[in-house]
Amino acid sequence: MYQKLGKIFIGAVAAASLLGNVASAETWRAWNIHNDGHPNTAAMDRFAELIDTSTGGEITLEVFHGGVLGSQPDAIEQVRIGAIEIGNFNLGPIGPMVKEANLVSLPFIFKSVPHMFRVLEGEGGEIMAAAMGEAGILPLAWIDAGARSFYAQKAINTPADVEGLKIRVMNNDLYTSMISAMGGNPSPMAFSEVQQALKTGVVDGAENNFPSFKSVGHYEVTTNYSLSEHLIIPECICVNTAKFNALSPEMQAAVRGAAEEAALYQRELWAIGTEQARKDVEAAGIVVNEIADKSPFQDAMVSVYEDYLAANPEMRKLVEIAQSTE
Ligand code: BDP
Repeated sequence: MYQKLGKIFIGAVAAASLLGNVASAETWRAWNIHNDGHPNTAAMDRFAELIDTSTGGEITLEVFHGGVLGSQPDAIEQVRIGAIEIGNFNLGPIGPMVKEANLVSLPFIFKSVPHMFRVLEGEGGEIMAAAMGEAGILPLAWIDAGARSFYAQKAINTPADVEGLKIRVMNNDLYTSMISAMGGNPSPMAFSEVQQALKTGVVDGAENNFPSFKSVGHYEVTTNYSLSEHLIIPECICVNTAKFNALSPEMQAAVRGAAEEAALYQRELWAIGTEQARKDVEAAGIVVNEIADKSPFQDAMVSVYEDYLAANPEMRKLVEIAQSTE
C-alpha cells in the first residue's frame, strides 16, 4: 500500500516536473569579504533570510564571510563565470572587467553619498547595470560603502603629504594613477594583506571607509585618519547573470526584492556602523583630521581624468551624466 502510494506520488512529481510546474530547490553560494561586526556581514545574513522567505524556500543562500572563497578579484571572476552565484562586491575591482563600472572609481566624481545614489538610480546606473549584466555579473541592488579617506602614521591634509609614501590601493589602474598624481607610490594589494603590510612598513598608508578601517584592524597599526574622502565607491549585491536569467519571472522578482530589502537594511546599518567605527577608532587613539579645503586634492586629479578619458573616450558620456546629476 505505502509502496503503491509512493509510486503514484513519484509519478505525479515527475509529471509535474516535465510540465515545469515544480521548481527544484537550489542552494546558492554567496561571497562576502567582511567578518562579523561589519555592517555588510549582517546585511548578507539578512539577505539569506529574506531570499528564503521570498522564494518560498526554493533558493537557499549559503553566505561565506571573511573572503574565504577567495580574494575579491577572484570572486568577481567566479561570479562572472557562475562558479559562485552571488557576491557583495565593491565596484572598484569590477572596473578592470567592466569599463562602465569604472565611473565610480574616478576620484571626486560624486559630491556626496546621496549624489552617488542619485546617479546610480538614474540613467548612469542603468548603463552601468546593463554593462555589468552583459559581463555576467548583474547588480540586484546597490549598497553604501561611504567615502574612502587616507590613513597613515601622519596626517595627510594635502596631496603633498602623500609625496614619497607607499600607499596600498585596491586593484584598479585608476587608483594607481590617483596615487602617482599625488607623488606617492601606489601598491595594489589584496584587502587581507593590508594590516600586515601596514604593520611591517611594507606600505606607509592605505585608504578606506571607517567601518573597514576598524573591522580589519588597520587602526591598530596607524595613527592618523585624514578625511580626504577622495573616493565614494558604491557596492552591489551581484548575481551571475545566467543563473538569474534561468529563473522564472516570479522567482527573479523574489530574488531581486530580497536583495533590495537587504540593501535598504545595509544602508541603515551602514550609517550607524560608520558613526560607531569612527567613535571606536578615536577612543583607541586615532587622530581624525578634518580637511576644510579639498580642492588641492581635486586639482591633483585633473591629469587623472584627462589621461583616463583620452584613453577611454566612450566614458565621457557617463562622466557627463554623473557631473550633470544634481
Ligand atoms: C572595503 C570594501 C571591500 C574592499 C576593501 C578593500 O567593502 O569590498 O575589498 O574595502 O579596500 O571597504 O579592499
